[in-house]
Amino acid sequence: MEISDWEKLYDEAVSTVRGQLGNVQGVFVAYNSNVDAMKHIREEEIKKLIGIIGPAKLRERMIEYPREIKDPVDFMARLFIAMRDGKAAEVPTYTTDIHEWLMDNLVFDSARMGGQAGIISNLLVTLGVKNVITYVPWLSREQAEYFADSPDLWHPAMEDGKLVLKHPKEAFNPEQKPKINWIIEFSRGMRFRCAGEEFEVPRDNRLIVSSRPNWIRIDMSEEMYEQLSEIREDIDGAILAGYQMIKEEYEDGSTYADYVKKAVDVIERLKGCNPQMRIHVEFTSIQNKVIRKAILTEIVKKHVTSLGLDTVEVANALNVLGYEELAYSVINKGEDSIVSLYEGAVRLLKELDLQRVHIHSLGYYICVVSKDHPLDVKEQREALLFASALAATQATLGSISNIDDISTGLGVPVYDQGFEDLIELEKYLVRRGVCSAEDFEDGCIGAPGHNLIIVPSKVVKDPVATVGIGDTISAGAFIALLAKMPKVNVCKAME
Ligand code: 8BR
Ligand code: GLC
Repeated sequence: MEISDWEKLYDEAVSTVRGQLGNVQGVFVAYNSNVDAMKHIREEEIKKLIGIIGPAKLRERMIEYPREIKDPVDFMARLFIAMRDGKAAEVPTYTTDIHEWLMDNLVFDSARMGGQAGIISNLLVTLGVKNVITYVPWLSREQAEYFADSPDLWHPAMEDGKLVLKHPKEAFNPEQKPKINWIIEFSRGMRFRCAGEEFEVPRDNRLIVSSRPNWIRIDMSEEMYEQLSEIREDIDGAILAGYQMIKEEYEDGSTYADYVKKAVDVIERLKGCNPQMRIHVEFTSIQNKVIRKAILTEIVKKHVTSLGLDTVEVANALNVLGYEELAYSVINKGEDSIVSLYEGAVRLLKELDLQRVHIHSLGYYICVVSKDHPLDVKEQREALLFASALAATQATLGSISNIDDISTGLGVPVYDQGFEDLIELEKYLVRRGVCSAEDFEDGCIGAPGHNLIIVPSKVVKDPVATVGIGDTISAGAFIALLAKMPKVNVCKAME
C-alpha cells in the first residue's frame, strides 16, 4: 500500500465511524480528573530557573533520577531528562511547595481539564456519544467547572440512599479541594549546554508534575458501589484510568492491596452478568514499580480486555513483568524501535490475558488483537485511523470542540517516517515467516495467536500541545470499536 492509499482509507474510516458512533448506548469513565495548569516553557525561562537552583546541583540530581518531586532541583532534573530524551514523563509530588515555587517563578499560561478520565469524558460527549457516566472520587466545585456542558454527561451521586445521575456541575462535593497538576510543555529544537551535557530537544513533549494530596483515593463509597448495577444496563463498556494514584501505604494503615481490591471489585460489579463487557484501561507513567506491577498483574490481568499505552509506558510495563531486555530495546532505540514495540505488544497481550493491546507512537499505532475478538481486522483498522485523525485534530487545534473539527485532522498528511517504519516491521515479519507481505497489510491474520493491525498516523508539525493526545487516541479507537460491536444484552438474554 502507498501513502495515497492510506489517505483514502483514512477518509473512508472517518466517515464510517462517524456514522456509527450513535450505536454506543453508554460508557462509564473513571477515575482521574484534575485541573491542568499548562505552561509552554521557553529557553530563557529555563535558563532563569537554572540560575535560581544552580547547575552543579542539577547535574547531581539528574544522575540520582528522582522518582518524586520534593524540591525545585528534583523538578529541574526531571525536566532536563525529559527534554534531553524528548520523552513524556509524569512525576508525583506530595506537598504544595513545588506548586508555590512554580507559581512564584514560572506562572502558567492557561488552565484546562486534565486527568485521563476527565479528558476522555469530555472528548466522548464532544464526539456525540450518548450517556457518558464519568466518576471522579474527588469531584470539587472547581473541577466540575471543567466538564463539558452536555446533556449526555452524568456523574453518580447518592440521594436519600439511592444512586442518581446528575451533571458533574450538580454532583460535586462543596467541601472538596481541587487537584492541580503542572504540565510543562517543551518544543523540539531548544538547545542547552548545562550540567555537563549539551543537547537539542529532539521532540515536542511534556513533563507533568502530578500533585498527590493525601486525600486522593481511588475508591467509591460502599452505598454507591452496592448500587452500581443500576447503571450496568445503560453502558456498553468502561474506560478506566488513574490507578497510578494508588500509594503503597496510607496513614490509616491501609495499603495498596486494599485499593487494588476495590478497583477490581468495581470492574466486576460493572460487568455483573456480562463478563464480555469491554473494559479499557489507559496506562500511564507510574514511577513506583510495586504499584506499576500490581496494576498490571492484579487489575489489568483477567479483569480488563483492552490496554492503551505509549512507547515509554510499554518499556515500563515490560520492565516490571520481567522482560528487561525487551524493555531496554524499546526505550533505547527510541521511536524507531517498531520491531521491539511489536514484540512488546505481543508479550503484554499474552502475559496479561488481554484481547487487545493498542500502542500509540509518534508516526504509527500498533494494535495486537486476540483471535477471539468479535471484530475483524478492517473494523479494527478503521478504529485506529479514526483515532489518528482525532489526534491530529487535537494537536492542530489544541482541543476538539465538535466532531466536525475532525476534518482538520484529516487534512494533516500521513507521516512518511511512520510509513517507512511500517515497512521495517513488514520486512521483519516476512523474514521470520510470521506472515507474507500481502497478509501483513491484511492484519497478519495467517499468524498464529493474534492479529496485528498497524497504521501510519497523521503527525502535526508544530502541535499546540501534546498533553492528552494519548488519551484521545486510545478513547477514540475504543469508542469506535464499541460502536461497531454487536449489541447483545447478555444479562437480558439470560433472564
Ligand atoms: P501520551 O499522552 O500517552 O504520551 O501519548 C501521546 C501521543 O500523542 C503519542 O503517542 C503520539 O502518537 C501523539 N502525538 C504527539 Br506526542 N505529538 C503529536 C503530533 N505532533 N501530532 C500527532 N500526534 C502526536
Ligand atoms: C495524567 C496527568 C494529567 C494529564 C493527563 C493527560 O492523567 O495526571 O495531568 O492531563 O495525564 O494524559
